[in-house]
Amino acid sequence: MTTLPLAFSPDVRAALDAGQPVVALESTIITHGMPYPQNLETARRVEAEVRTAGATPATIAVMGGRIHIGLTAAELETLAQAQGVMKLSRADLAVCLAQGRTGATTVAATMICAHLAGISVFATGGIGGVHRGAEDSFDISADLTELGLTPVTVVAAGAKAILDLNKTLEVLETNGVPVIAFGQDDFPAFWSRSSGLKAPLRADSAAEIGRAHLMRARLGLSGGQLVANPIPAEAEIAREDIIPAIESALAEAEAEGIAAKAVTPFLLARIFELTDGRSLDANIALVLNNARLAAAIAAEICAQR
Ligand code: PSU
Repeated sequence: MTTLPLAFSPDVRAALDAGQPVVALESTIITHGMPYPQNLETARRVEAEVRTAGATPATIAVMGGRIHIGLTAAELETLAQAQGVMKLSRADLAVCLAQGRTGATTVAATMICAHLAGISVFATGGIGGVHRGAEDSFDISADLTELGLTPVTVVAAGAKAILDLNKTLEVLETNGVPVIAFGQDDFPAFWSRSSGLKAPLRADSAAEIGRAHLMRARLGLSGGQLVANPIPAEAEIAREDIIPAIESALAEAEAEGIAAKAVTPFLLARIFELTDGRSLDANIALVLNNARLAAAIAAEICAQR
């Protein structure tokens, strides 16, 4: 028995005990990243995608003083419609647990919880990063620090294109995070396959990424890997089409004084409106694509261990 405040769903517990592949999934994308009911539908589809690809999904959230590793259908439904859910990063995870509140885990908090649960691979949409104008606001996502600390391989479609991607790559490098573009040289930009920036590293198979994950552990290196998986070509929004929506949303955020944790949810919601929902369709497609790759990497890690 563990003294950690972890509540495993029966299927996740069984998969971990049997040494079978498990993929962690975050919950901030559900509560703060997408509108209801598409958030619930997407969460269910992502879980199904992980299962089809041969792994067990473990959606992570904080409820009733415990970190849930794998949610029941009813818990997922409640979370997708809940109001006032905390957006948890490393800084607020323990307070949320201590106060018995409901919290959705960001990339940073999901990495911490996945690692505590013994899960090596995690799929999301896009990580947080260095916000534009960070030289004045100092707004840099704690996701970048966490990637340098916690040994979980995170599969994302790059960093969200609302960010300063150049500075985001710089901070990741400073934090010692391998940024591995999957199947191409360019660093993807969430809704688009390319950011126009070259990724520092490239891999063409899940097996190589799994080997690198295990190699880091053998070398005693702390921190995770960021796998930057481009959105499928048929679902991407061309950079020139998405950039005007990003620029307008950023200008509105500035005019309205949106700051800190509210920035990313505000920008995603505005870009959804400005693109007549196209950004959400792309977001869903890229998350499903990341779930498939994460399942393949998790299977490789299990097979090679
Ligand atoms: N991926 C998505 N949508 C999201 C997120 C990821 O497709 O909303 C969330 C993740 O939880 C990530 C967070 O950690 O956005 C980044 O928030 P911030 O920029 O405040 O660190």
